[in-house]
Amino acid sequence: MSDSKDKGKDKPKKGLFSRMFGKTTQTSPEPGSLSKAEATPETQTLQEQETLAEPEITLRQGTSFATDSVPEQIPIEETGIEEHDAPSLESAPVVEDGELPAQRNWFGRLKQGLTKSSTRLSDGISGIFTKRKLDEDTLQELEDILIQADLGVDTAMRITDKLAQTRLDKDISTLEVQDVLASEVESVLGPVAQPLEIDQAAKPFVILMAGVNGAGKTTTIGKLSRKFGDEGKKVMLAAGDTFRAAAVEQLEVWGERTGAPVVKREIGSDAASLAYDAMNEAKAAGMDVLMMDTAGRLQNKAHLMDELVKIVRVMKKLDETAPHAVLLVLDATTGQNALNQTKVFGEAVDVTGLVMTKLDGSARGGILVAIADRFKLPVHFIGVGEGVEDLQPFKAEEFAKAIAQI
Ligand SMILES: Nc1nc2c(ncn2[C@@H]2O[C@H](COP(=O)(O)OP(=O)(O)OP(=O)(O)O)[C@@H](O)[C@H]2O)c(=O)[nH]1
Ligand SMILES: [Mg+2]
Repeated sequence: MSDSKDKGKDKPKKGLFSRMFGKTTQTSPEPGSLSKAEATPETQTLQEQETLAEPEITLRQGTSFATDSVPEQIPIEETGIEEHDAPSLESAPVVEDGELPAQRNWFGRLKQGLTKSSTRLSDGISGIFTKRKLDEDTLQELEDILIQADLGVDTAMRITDKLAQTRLDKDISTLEVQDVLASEVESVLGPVAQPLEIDQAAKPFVILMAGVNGAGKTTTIGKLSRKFGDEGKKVMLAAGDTFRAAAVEQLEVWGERTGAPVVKREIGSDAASLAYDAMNEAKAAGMDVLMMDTAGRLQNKAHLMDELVKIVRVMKKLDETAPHAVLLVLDATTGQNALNQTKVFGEAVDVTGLVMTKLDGSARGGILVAIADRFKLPVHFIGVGEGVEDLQPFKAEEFAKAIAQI
């Protein structure tokens, strides 16, 4: 790897990265460390951006994509966290059971789900490499496509460097490029693809679900409730989104569907005290797992984070090892915002792992690679649909092959 990176340093870069940053390589930060770069308004021209270090990039018909930089101060609109005047009581959709036949194979579904992301990539790649040798220009074009696919600058550089090292000035097929893409993506995702281990000694094993409005927290709880139930675990749910009646109803539907009791309180009650009660109830009832839903929309970002911090603090009063998992649910369709959300939530609470949803509806599935590369947080599950079978443990090789269409 280091050889290829060194080689990449030497070659003249005319591509997007060098045009944007005027340098040819970037070292990966330590896990959890963050760039101090400021965000660049989307309205800036490419020329204006060239003068700034590590801006957030927007180009080509307004396509915005991830740099590996996460700004220190993230404007609320770039996190996807919505501001609300008052807690809303409107009806949220109660998810219908879109369960697919169990015999339908997961890899097929994953591939199908990732079609939008992978087609965009493979069309771009075949557009460059049909009947062409691998030269500096094609490498630059490839780098642009990979960055536009949200894979992150570092990963894009590693892929082009690897190709430059072995295949420069040779004929190269689209498939060969896809192979290198898959293997580099897998090498980024491999270390973070970690199953969610439920410690049986913790009774209950408490999972706190966090994420912005609409990310898929409640649905993911429902899907996990089915999964844990199928494994013979006793599961209880806590309706911690205490601001919306519809949110409580939505969780109750999942509770009924999966046979899990739901702890709820009156609308407007304190989510942290509900957490306290739910932990006691789960313990008394001998539950193996307690999953707590939380609000994704509060008056503002500070309220949202304060509430999570308070829930964690109260849980620790009963069990200092709780919550045993804090899962941040990210919606793949939000692209760059998902990167920002990982930073913002990670600063408020100890996020222990990620779940990425809606990979089926997104052309921006590559963002998972950029997030993995930057934050090194475990990715436990991915969702490629609304059905209960559409959440599966995250497997790096499957994802890499699906996104590279091989
Ligand atoms: N296509 C698709 N839809 C999903 C997936 N996961 C969740 N959804 C849908 O996304 C919508 C929002 O999901 P919720 O679970 O209500 O999101 P939430 O994070 O609880 O939202 P708030 O309660 O508003 O904070 C629902 O219509 C879900 O069915 C997925 O993997 N793929
Ligand atoms: Mg919800």
